[in-house]
Amino acid sequence: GKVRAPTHIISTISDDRGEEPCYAGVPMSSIVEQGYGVGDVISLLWFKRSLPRYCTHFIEICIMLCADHGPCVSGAHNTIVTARAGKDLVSSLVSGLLTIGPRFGGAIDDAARYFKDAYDRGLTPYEFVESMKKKGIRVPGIGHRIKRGDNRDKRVELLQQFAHTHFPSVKYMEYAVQVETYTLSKANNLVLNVDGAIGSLFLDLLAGSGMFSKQEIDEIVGIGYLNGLFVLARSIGLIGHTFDQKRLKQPLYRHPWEDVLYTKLVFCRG
Ligand code: Q5B
Repeated sequence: GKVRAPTHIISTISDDRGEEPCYAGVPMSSIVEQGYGVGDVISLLWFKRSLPRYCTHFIEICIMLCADHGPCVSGAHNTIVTARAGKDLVSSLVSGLLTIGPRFGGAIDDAARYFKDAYDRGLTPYEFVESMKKKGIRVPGIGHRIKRGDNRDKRVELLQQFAHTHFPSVKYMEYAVQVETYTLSKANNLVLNVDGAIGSLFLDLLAGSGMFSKQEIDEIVGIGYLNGLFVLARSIGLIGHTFDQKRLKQPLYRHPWEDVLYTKLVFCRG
């Protein structure tokens, strides 16, 4: 019989061989004619299934809320400096994207991992936070540079309101809020931030939608899909910042001397 030559690539999310491209088996004409949105496309290409409308709407809200947070955050700052150095769109974009990580925007996956582990093991917020402290790990999804207990992040409130109305269960989010109540009793800057809100609510989406097995949820959290939401969303803003600087014909950026503490290192002979 015929022997199939071994392939060099396996792909399971899309197919471009027919008359029209398919995303997870759904042809492009259905996507367009049935009025699918970006949330549906993310569902198909990332999760390989059509999710209920409240889930895709939630994904779209995450994208809209995280698209930008002004020119002063790490990502936008890098993009602005790069654009002003005369670099092209892709260079300016990736220079901003490269700042996304455990401190800035890239704490969603770890927030989901740690909140899930702590909740599933039945740890009280006190036990969870103090065990993290003992290990010298900051609680992902907690803390913000400008948001405070008395100046909450509106984005977090909007996500929570949506979930309370549409999600069948918000047990992980409620746990994250209990953790926040405890961390706020320690310091006023230790609010549940947008990464923590998305991380905990996505756990609720995965667990409550009935669309994922326990094994699939563990895989999604283990691989770390969720920072992808911030990366995707913030790309919209970073592209905007690039265009803004070019439109404004901004010159090469140079940081002012007055804003640098120049100091000499002193070596002591022992
Ligand atoms: N402390 C976010 O820190 C920040 C603690 C903590 C226990 C914590 C910090 C942190 C976890 C990572 C995280 C996502 C670096 C943030 C985002 C998107 C954004 C950004 C924007 C947007 C802020 C002061 C004292 C110290 C610390 C303690 C702080 N965080 N303890 N668990 N999580 N969080 N990142 O203000 O005793 O004095 O040594 O790493 O979730 O990125 O808008 O800006 O849309 O663009 O620099 O919203 O919280 O505070 O480092 O001076 O710490 O609090 O140990 O205690 P700060 P620090 P001590 S959302």
